[in-house]
Amino acid sequence: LMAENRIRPVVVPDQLQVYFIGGTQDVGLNENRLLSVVEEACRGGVTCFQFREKGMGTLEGQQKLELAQQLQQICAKYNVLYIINDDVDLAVAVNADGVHVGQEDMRLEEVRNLVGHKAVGISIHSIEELHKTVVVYADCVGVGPMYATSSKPDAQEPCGPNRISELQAEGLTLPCVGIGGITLDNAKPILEAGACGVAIISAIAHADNPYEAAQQFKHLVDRAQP
Ligand code: TZP
Ligand code: MG
Repeated sequence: LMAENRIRPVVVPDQLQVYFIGGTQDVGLNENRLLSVVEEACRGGVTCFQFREKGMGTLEGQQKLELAQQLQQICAKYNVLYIINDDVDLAVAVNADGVHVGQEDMRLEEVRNLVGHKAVGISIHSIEELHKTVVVYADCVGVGPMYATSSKPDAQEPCGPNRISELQAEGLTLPCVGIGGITLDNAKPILEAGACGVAIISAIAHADNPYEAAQQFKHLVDRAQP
């Protein structure tokens, strides 16, 4: 079956409302802490979790695989969409719901061919990147950084919530989440600009109470939606 002919969409916008992202680098390189933060976030109401294991001292190989399997079980228990960042083979190995890639990662067509019906997410920062992207192979889009972020050392300049409406005016119709520097205080303009959700690392991973932070983001997105 050609990718173009598959039954779409595999991702419904509601599954992207509160999109939590994390890896051991976000929780002091502590695997058990990641498991408990993810479980608390799921219990609090996040709708999606992306395992993004990236940077110095992070897990690889068998250890990364085992952690990914444990995270898959938590997400399945709470019916939370489970996405793997970059690592297409890992997404297949742990039967994740999908994979997310950036512009510099594996080409979307190749990702699509390897993951079949799984969800494919792509990062788009600019109109130029939108035009370079073969959106037919993707199911959802991360747009950012919306605001300044400390969680991604190589992040580009913040583009602001308005970038989402600009991309949609340019023809982007896939469900979008804003990402980068998002807090409870600055999330609303992103939803007003046309995002169906917000993607968050530190405002949940570094919260004193990740359960409450997740719950508050869920309430905020629920209230913002028509
Ligand atoms: N991509 C763009 S910004 C970002 C990623 C992975 C980091 C977002 O983290 P935070 O802590 O929510 O700013
Ligand atoms: Mg990447």
